[in-house]
Parts: sequence; structure tokens; C-alpha cells
Amino acid sequence: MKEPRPVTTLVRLAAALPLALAGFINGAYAQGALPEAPAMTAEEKAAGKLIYFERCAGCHGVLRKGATGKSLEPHWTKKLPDGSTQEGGTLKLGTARLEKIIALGTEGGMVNYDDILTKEEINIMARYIQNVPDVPPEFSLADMQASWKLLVPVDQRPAKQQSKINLTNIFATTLRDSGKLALIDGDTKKIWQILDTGYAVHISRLSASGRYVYTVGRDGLITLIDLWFATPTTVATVKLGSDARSVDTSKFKGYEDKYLIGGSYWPPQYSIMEGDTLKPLKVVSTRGMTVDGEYHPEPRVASIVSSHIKPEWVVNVKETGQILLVDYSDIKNLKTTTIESAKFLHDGGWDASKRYFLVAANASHKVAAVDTKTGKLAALVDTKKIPHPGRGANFVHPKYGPVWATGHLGDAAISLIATPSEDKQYAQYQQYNWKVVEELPMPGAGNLFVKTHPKSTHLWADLPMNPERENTEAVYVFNLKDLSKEPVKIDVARDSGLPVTKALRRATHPEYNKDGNEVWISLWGGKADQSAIVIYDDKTLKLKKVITDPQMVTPTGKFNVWNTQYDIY
Ligand code: DHE
Repeated sequence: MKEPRPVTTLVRLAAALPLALAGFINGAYAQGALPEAPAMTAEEKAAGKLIYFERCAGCHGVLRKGATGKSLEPHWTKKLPDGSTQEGGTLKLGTARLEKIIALGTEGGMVNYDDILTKEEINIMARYIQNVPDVPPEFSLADMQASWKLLVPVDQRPAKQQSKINLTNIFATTLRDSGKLALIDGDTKKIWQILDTGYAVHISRLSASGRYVYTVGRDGLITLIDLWFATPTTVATVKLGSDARSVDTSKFKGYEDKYLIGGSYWPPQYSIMEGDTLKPLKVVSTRGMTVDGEYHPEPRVASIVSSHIKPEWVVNVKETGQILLVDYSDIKNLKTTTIESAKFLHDGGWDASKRYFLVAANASHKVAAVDTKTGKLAALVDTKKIPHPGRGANFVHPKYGPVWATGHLGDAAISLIATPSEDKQYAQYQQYNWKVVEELPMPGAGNLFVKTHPKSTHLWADLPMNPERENTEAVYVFNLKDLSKEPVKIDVARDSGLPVTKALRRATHPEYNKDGNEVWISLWGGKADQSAIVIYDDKTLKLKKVITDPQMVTPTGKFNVWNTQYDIY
């Protein structure tokens, strides 16, 4: 799938984006290109800027200092003036080499873009990243307030649920490249409603009551959807900045639906809002020192999770490697515990007891575990290369007791980390606490998400970032009763019945239904192709249903209301 996108279309797209992002896109080239950086027309620069935001900034950072991806600062992307590519042992790249890397990807884990970008776009990007990075504008509390839209005030919303739909089994499904969210009825498997959201919604989270769905777009737009209307209705929106990935609500008893927190990539900060209106209350910068004691200008907020045992959020700051426990019981006098862990923090989930939060420190090939009861780091566990757990998966290992599982982007293995338990029946397993007790072999690297359910005896693992089509389009299922057995391979793309397309159809993000007896897999095809959600019976591993529709474009994350509300995984 090559999706030719003329430069002029990109410029038009840029013009259509909201103010803050337009500032990002049209913002100053005042710093200008260094003399020896390749020349670019204004139109090419605008196109490069937009593609960089959409496709590159997530891994390489807005300032291009690198995180999950390498640093792309001009001091190493540019060739030396004499055309040489080496300086003091450091490799300089230049346009031709950069074009190759962008088109074909790298062994280090960067995916190929030759099926997403045209040759012209790849050339633009190779030149764009040899120029000095643009610094987008800041985003203050006043900017948030100006962006805030309360579309339906609380007193004009229903007093009780207006539909007969089983809200607890709804799946909030990201339709990534169409900037929409599909709410799918898990009982009837029918699309209930498709709503406009921010660009490429990253995650959906549920309010403690299960009534409100919050989504956060990559463009920093938060959307608050009320499920109590006869058809789900967006009741408020607000911008966090120009680039964001995380959102969670206040889940502690007495604070249900009261607050919302959103984490931004740009500017590097988190923001606190009212949970039922999104009224902005506070913005807190995360700029500061890394765990190595160096100042970082762009420490982005990665995963955020709400504690069930305290009025606290766990806020994971990517570039500094610091984990913040933010106490929301007194927003005006905000108390924060800063816990040193490792770089670069990304995604994670609770252990089965919901006392420990485990988060991937992906560049360190470690998982950090925070004890939210004591407010201290419980462990830093060495894993394989680039752990990427999603929210991870909890189950009781037949030999080692309670474990939490993470897959890896950079290695063909799933690591099982033993987690402590206060339950007496697991006392015998204490000796294994925080050890990697087993590594389950996968057919390749490139896993993003693993999933199980307390009622299941299966562990599902995807491989959407594996370069081989036969792996990308499949998922692998382990038997938790006998982990020595090879995982069962399920060819999701074939089961979907959809035609083969040039673009890979990435099978990703297994998610259970409320009862824990079905697994929903997204088949994430090309932007111009119809995709599907493919549903399996968890016991028999047989295909149960394919949900497809012309509007089903690039489905990725799916969030079952019940499992997300109660953090069941
Ligand atoms: Fe994600 C979770 C960041 C690319 C799908 N992703 C997260 C979280 C972060 C993050 C910080 C944790 C949120 C939380 O729990 O509060 N993701 C990033 C990136 O920086 C990165 C690497 C590049 C980017 O530009 O965004 C990236 N992510 C992707 C994708 O390409 C995926 C596969 C498809 C998509 O929709 O964009 C993708 N990320 C997801 C999903 C989750 C997620 C589905 C939630 C997992 C869950 O089960 O909770």
C-alpha cells in the first residue's frame, strides 16, 4: 500500500489543524537550517513537519533528542561538509543513507515506511531531519481554558441510563487514522456509535463509575463521552497541548469521576481537570533532571494510572526515568513523591493485587515496579530487549505463583516476572518475588501486547511489529496450564476473510470481553483499506465473529468498559 499524499494535500491538512498544532506546523524556521543542511522549500518543510509530528515524534521526541528511537539531531543526521560520513567514530548519515533507513527500517526496531510514505515524502523526511528541529509553542492553563468546550453541562445530562445496552461490555475502539472512536456492543457485536475524536486516539479510559469514556488523541485533544444518553454523546472536549498519549481518572473511594489527569508529550507536562466537565484546574511541568542527574528539556509523560488504594495517580515520566506519585486529595497544595527508576519509561499495568505498578523502562531493558502502598521503588527487573507490556497480563504460574507478563519489541520472548502477594496461599512463592521466572519463546520479536483474564487459561500475544507478514498478521496463544507447549498460531488476517492487501494487516491488541470468554483482535490494515475486529472463543480458540464495515479503518486499541474500569488484565 503506497498512499501517495501530494505535498499540497499535506499543506492543506496543516492549515486545517487547530491553532496550537498549526503553531507547531507553521512555527518558526527562524532558527533556520544550518548552512550545510539540505535546502528545502517552504512547502516541503511544512510537509516534513506534519509527517514528523504524525509518524516520528512519538519515538524520537519533538526536539529529536531520542527516546524509544535514536537521536535525530542534525549533528549526526547531517553528512560532513566534505561528504564524509564518520567523525571521531560517530556515524554521520546524509540524505541517501537516511532515505534507506526510513524506507526499509532498521534492525534496531524501526519499522519500514516504504508502504506508508511515498518516495517523495521519504526524500523530504531525509532532508527535514538534517535541519534544526522546530520548537513548538508552550501550552498554558489559559490556553487549555481557551480550548475547553463544555458541550452538555452536567445538569442537562440524563439522570440514569437511557438505553437498554449492556454498558459494561462495550468496547471503545480506536479507529486510528480516521480520527474516530467506535463504540461496539460486546453482546450483539454491532457498532453502536462512531464518534469524532482527536487525531489518532491513543487510549480510552473509563471513569470510576463506568459512565464516562475519556479518549486522548495524539493531537492532545481529550474527548469526554457520556454513555448514559440513548446514543453516546460527547459532552466536553479540551486540549492538553499539541501531542499527548495518556489519560486517567480519579478512582479512589470518595473521588469517583471527580478528577481527570492527562499526560502530554508536548509540552512536557501533565494537566488536572474536573472529571465530569473537563474544566482545566492545574498544569504541572515535568521538565527537570533525569535519574542520571542531567537536565532534560523534553521529559514526556508516558503512562498514567489511577491507584485503587490511595487518592493518587502514578505518572511515568519517559525521558527522566522518574515515577511521580501525585496525591490528588489537595489539588491546590499538590504533594508529589518522586521515585527514581530507569529510562525511558513507557507503558505498564498493575500486578494482580493492584498494589504494585509495573512499567517498562524500554531503553534500559528493564521493568520498574513501584509499591504504591509504601511509595517506594519495589524492584528494577532486567528483561529482554525493549519490553513493551501494554498493561501486561497477570496469572498464577503452576510452579512460581503469581506472575505478571511482558512481551518485547526487540526480542522473541515473553518474560514472566513473579509478583509478591499478601494472600497466604501464595506464601510459598515469596522466594521468587521480582525474579524473571520464565521466558516464553515467541516466533520473532515485535510484540506489543499480551493479555489474559482471571477466568481464562490462555495468554494471547501479538507480533504487529515483526517484519514477516506471517507473524504480523497472526497472534500466538499460550496454554497457562502447560507453558512448555508451543503457542497456538492463529492467522487473524486469513480468518477475517478480507482480501490480501499490499499493506500489512497487523493483528494487534487482544482484549477480553467482560465475561472473559472471548478475545477481540484488531486487524489494523492500510489507511485506505477496510479492516476488521476478529473475535475468538477463548476456550476453543475458534473464530466466533468478524466485525467489519466500510468505516472500520485502522482499528488499533480496544478497551472493554468493565475490564478497563476495574483494571482487569
Ligand atoms: Fe502506544 C499505550 C506511547 C505507538 C497503541 N502508548 C501507550 C502508552 C504510551 C504510548 C505512553 C501508555 C498510555 C497509558 O497507559 O496511560 N505509543 C506510544 C508512543 O510514543 C509510540 C511508540 C509512538 C507514537 O507516536 O505514538 C506509540 N501505540 C503506538 C502505535 O503505533 C499503536 C500500536 C497503534 C496506535 O493506535 O497508535 C499504539 N499504545 C497503543 C495502545 C495502548 C498504548 C492500544 C494502550 C494499551 C492498553 O491496553 O492499555
